[in-house]
Amino acid sequence: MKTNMTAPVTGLTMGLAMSLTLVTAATAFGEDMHQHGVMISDAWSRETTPGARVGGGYLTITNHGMKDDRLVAVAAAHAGKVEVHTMTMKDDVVVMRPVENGLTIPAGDAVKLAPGGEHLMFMKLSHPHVADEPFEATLSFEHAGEKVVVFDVLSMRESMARMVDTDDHHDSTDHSKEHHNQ
Ligand SMILES: [Cu+2]
Repeated sequence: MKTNMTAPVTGLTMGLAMSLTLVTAATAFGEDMHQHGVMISDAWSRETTPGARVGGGYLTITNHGMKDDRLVAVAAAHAGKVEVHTMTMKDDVVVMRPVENGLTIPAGDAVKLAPGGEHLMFMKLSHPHVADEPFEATLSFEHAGEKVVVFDVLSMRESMARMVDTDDHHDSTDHSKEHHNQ
């Protein structure tokens, strides 16, 4: 009799404990979203040239949070590998290098990935980037977690026009000299 009485009480206690846990988790998640709010805007790429196995990705990442965040990984179904690259000039040649330890997005700041500077590099493409065929990529942030981002794909012509429009710190990059450390 005593055991029969205990069982429902235990069950109730466990149920209560579980719902309390859920409430706590939901609250923490809400605060998390607020504190580490990372917003992605203006994600685009350009069509790849025939036979190219790599394509760039450009976007603006804004950190509305109080803490710095880091873009630690990027994945896309059509790319065997995605890296965050920096671009520097070395002996008159543009050298791209993967960013080590992730790309920092300072609190209250925005980082713009654009042609001529930091960019995403979609590598080992199984499918080219085709104009007007957007593709998805998943960006993983240290604090903000995973974000699925849709990249618009522009034609060469559109992307040229856009670079002229939006470029603030771009010094005419000769893309024929781009070198990839793959
Ligand atoms: Cu690159």
